[in-house]
Amino acid sequence: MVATWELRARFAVRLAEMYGSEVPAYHTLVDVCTEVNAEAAKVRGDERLGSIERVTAERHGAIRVGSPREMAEVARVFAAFGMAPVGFYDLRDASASSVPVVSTAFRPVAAEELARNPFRVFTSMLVTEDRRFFDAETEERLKAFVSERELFGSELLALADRAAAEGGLDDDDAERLLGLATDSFRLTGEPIEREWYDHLERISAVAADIGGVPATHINHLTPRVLDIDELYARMQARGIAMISEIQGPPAWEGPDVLLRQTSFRALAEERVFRQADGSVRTGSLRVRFGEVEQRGIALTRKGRDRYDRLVAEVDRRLGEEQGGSRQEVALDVWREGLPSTEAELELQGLGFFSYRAAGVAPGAERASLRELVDAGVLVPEPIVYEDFLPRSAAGIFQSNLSDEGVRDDAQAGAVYDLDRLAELVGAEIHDPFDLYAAQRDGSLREAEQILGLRID
Ligand code: OOG
Ligand code: NI
Repeated sequence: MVATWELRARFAVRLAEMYGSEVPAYHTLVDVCTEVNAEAAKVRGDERLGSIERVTAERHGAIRVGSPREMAEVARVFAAFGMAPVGFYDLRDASASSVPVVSTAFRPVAAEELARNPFRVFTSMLVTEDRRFFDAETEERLKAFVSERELFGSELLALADRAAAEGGLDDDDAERLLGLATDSFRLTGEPIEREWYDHLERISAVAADIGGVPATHINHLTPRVLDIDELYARMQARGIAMISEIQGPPAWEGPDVLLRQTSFRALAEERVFRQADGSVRTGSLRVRFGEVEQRGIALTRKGRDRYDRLVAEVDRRLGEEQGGSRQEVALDVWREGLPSTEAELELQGLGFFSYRAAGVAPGAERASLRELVDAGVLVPEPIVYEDFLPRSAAGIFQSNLSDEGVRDDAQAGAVYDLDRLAELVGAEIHDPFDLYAAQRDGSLREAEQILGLRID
């Protein structure tokens, strides 16, 4: 029997082999990441944000689909690998340009599963009924086009359902599942209808990539790095132009929180197009790109509110044009607005931590968390952020578009939230804050057992 977590680990490797053989720059990126991680691990000697094995193996991918039905099928495929939908991201709001999607991330939810292999896939769904982007006729054509294609065959879906129900598959079926699943995320060689693709591309390159081609594909596979500033410099030195600044928090001397990401532009790849007269011609598209990320401490709701306010403050100051780059301005704002030590982040309830019983129990029947931490009986350990940031995601989408597309904000949008998406997809979508809180609470219950007291 190949258990769920092992299916997931093998799936991540299979996708990386497929992606790396087709997008050679991926190997350069992974090599530089491995180099930087080995050096950073030596200097820091600190594996609290993940063991060096986990970090080195860690990847996220991204795919885009065209309808709730396709999203529901994706959910079945990923369930086979122990990946459940977590979080809701509305990229229509996070971006002034034309990114007409809402998203969730499929990932393991239990701490042990994350430690075994944290592979996750950021998954976006086109919102065809949003009139700011699509008129009624385009919406109808999009719906018809998407409903006629088949992203996942019935054999794959049946195997996936069985793997999810039984917690794994025997060797032969596992092999079959991995082959079919990997193939369904490969770039398609089927012809693309030129006129239809161009029509969508004028509205939104993202819409064309989703609704203008007969299949979906992994558009990037992102390794995790322990020092993204160092990686950025080394990639530049190798002559690989990074397209955007680093998204997310600035580099600073305080604790790393949430997620810092950067990407480089997609390569032009040869594709087959069918012209209006029926003839077939090769052309090129830039749809697969490179991305890398550094993960920090998960923030509580209070911490996240603070973070969002700091980001808005950076925007405000940049808007006043008093000079200074985003990095410089953000550094000032961060120093004013966030504690500079991990201990303070914990004390102020801004970050999520789990607690390890280390010292001798005080002999009382109950004690407060704070007393126990102060006495060194409980040691706080940061919980790593496993999710994404809507604004960074919009930035990643945008940085790979050659054209902003069009959107008409005078038209009606379409209202989406976590519950509506969950209903359409037919699966529970987890709230990331609840998952981090459960991890913290679980560690406290375990500490209570070890220390033989009640923690208030
Ligand atoms: C997804 C972009 C978002 C991230 O890491 O924030 C993303 C996409 O381009 O489909 O992957
Ligand atoms: Ni990404």
